[in-house]
Amino acid sequence: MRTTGSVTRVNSWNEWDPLRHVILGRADGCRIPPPEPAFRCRVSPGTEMEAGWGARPPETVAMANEELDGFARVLESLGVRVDRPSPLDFAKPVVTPDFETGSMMGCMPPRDVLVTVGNEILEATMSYRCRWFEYLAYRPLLEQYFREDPRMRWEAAPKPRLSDRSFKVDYFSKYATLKDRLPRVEAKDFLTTEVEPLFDAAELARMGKDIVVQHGFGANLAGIDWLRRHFPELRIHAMNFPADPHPMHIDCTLVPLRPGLVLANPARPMLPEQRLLFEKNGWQIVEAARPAHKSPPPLSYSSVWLSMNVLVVDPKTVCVEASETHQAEQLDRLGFEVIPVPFRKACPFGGGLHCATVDVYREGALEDYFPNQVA
Ligand code: ABU
Repeated sequence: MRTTGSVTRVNSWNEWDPLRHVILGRADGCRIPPPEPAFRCRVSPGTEMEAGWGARPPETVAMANEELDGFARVLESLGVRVDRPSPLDFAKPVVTPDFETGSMMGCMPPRDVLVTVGNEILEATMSYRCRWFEYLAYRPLLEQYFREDPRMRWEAAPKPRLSDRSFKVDYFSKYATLKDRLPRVEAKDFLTTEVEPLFDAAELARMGKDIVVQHGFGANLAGIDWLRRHFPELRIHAMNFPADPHPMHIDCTLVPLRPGLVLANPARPMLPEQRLLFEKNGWQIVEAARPAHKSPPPLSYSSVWLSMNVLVVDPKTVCVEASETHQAEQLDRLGFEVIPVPFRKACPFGGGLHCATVDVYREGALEDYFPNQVA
């Protein structure tokens, strides 16, 4: 396989072109964040996650790092350059003029913080207070890329204030049960207000000229509008998935695999009007296989649908978590060479194989995969 060698180039337009360079997270110093509005959607009341914020048990950090290092070796064996962030002292409180919270979270998963669109790496606003300074763990790499690639665009979305005005602070107590929550989600009444643009980078699914952004707990309409104005040459589609009571990060819900093929979460179906974009352009929408596990691993704030959080290495090759055999078999049937990667112990730190990475360089140029737009 061809690699970019030591030459740094930033370029990635979609989720499937041949991958040559990624950033992969680290578990060092990662913490369970203190309670705060955005994090409330990720923890169930009364669980150890809600009660026990603070340092993660050191043995879990070591096991997660072992799996992350193993994933790095797999990617390197496929000709992908792997860079790692520089952990900060995540035990430090986060204090701004607008809020204070007891600690940071970590530098896993990077997919939430950075998104590459063409030759641009964009730092997202983020929607968690504990993640306000997380971009600093990636700054040494971004500074290096900026020095080494004269074409790189380095952008940062406006830092949000994340004061109590940015959230409906009583949202989770008011809509604690599924019965109360689902009608709110269906009505697109989410946790955040619209006083300022908010988006996590993991809400974007990139497909060349078209980017789908999940409107939910991790991106508000002002954030999606900001992205539209920031990328005027691209088409930004807001999508919501009304059956998901915790809509946060699109990469366990809608996962583009290659031109013409997208994996969809059967428990979070797309609305008919949203399917149209794919159907009018001859795309196949395949329901993801059922997850192998009935529950997430301990101290995890993701769902069992990390099963579909796969990393496409090129249109014929995909990395899948090693225990997710149903998902692996389905991708095999769809014509992929499936590379199993043990990652179950790293998952609690913020997600699966897609979450744990950020593309820096994929071969390929900007293309229009959806010439038939929906009015
Ligand atoms: N960061 C992806 C998590 C999404 C989910 O838990 O379904």
